Amino acid sequence: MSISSEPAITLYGMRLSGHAHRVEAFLNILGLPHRCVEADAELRRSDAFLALNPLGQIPVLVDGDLVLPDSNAILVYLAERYDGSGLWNPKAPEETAQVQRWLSIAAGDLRFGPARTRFLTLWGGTTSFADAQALTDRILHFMDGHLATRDWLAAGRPTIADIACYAYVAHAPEGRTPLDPYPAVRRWLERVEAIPALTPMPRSAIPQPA
Ligand SMILES: N[C@@H](CCC(=O)N[C@@H](CS)C(=O)NCC(=O)O)C(=O)O
Repeated sequence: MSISSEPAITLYGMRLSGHAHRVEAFLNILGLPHRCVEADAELRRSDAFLALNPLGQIPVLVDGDLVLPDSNAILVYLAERYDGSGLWNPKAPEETAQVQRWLSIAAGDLRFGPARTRFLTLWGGTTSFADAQALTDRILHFMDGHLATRDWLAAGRPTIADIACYAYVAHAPEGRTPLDPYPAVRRWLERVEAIPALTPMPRSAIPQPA
């Protein structure tokens, strides 16, 4: 038997990344001890990091011998491996499909909508703000209608779909998209933030444009 104070799980992430936040939030919800490594641009370009993820992206989870990049894949892994209740990644076919749908929305519409308007606003870049804004408006409008008649995105209780979609919606205002026109989305954000052990992603200290 080995005795070690080091947690078995390491998360390579960045504190202002919504992709990393969703993983850290879920680790905390499941009560899994872990250490976080802030993977800045220099570390992400290093040979050691590229051996973990040849795409050079965070988050990457290391759990013993397992090295797993990709935020949504990590959520699925953590749920399947550690969630004894089975509720966070439900098995009923309709609910499984709904969770997958929202994980796809997190990786598509939210990644190229509000995550991108936020990135362009805070850090700059050459891709089209107007295109990202159009995607943001479309997905938030859709989410507001969807959440007008239900409390959670994919099932009658929170699932990894809610965790995956949370941060970039909550931080849409950092990308110049106010959430005032989306009351059902705001109520959902409050419900997500009330999940025990979930800590919101910090606001950026980068000055916002007027
Ligand atoms: N599909 C990936 C996307 C992750 C992602 O875009 N990570 C960003 C930070 S939020 C990154 O590492 N960007 C650096 C790069 O793409 O070179 C996931 O869901 O984990």
